[in-house]
Amino acid sequence: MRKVEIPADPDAVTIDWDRTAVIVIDMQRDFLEPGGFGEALGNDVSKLARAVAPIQRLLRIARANAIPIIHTREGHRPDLADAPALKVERGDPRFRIGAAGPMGRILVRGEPGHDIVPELAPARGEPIIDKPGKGAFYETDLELILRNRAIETLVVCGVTTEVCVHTTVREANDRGFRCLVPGDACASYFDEFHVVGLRMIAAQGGIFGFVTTTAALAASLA
Ligand code: C5J
Repeated sequence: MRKVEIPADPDAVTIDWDRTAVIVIDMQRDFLEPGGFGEALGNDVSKLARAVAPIQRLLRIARANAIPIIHTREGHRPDLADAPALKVERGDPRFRIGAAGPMGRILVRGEPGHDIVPELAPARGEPIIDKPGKGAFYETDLELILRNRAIETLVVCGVTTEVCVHTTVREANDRGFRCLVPGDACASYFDEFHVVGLRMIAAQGGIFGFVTTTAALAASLA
């Protein structure tokens, strides 16, 4: 048992690091680099880079302390059979999911754009969850993997704060997992959505979870 108290919003929270996993959401080239899905939707992808260094730090700490790490990737089968039509039909037809881009077909599994950025490459043995939706629990085996490891608490970081991080935190909360979100290790294309997304998690006594920092998590393991 490695019980610690972590300063957080709305309140400090006690977790057991032996029952905790780090979930890194969608740190893929398609969202962070020019020419991918994020840019196709009209976003300034450079805004997501700010999460990379804090996540690198989290990964270093987690690996050094034998805390399980799970990575996720949003994307679809090459035949798009798992992509709802209304998701594919959104936006400019030249840049839709499945269209050819500079990093291969947009948001399609196996293409270079679908890869996790090299700075945050998964280490051997770290599971990668390929998910067709925004939430990491939807149509994946994430819950089974967590239950098999008796995980109770998730440290959820990645991109984007108000979309895939938020959806995953909500799904996890409904399934009884305590969520800690280090805000500096998340990022959004929209500054205001990032701020409000974090506030929504911590509001009403932590209705979806607890918002903390990478530094607070690191200090609890020092
Ligand atoms: C989006 C994500 N924003 N990973 N995906 O489409 O947040």
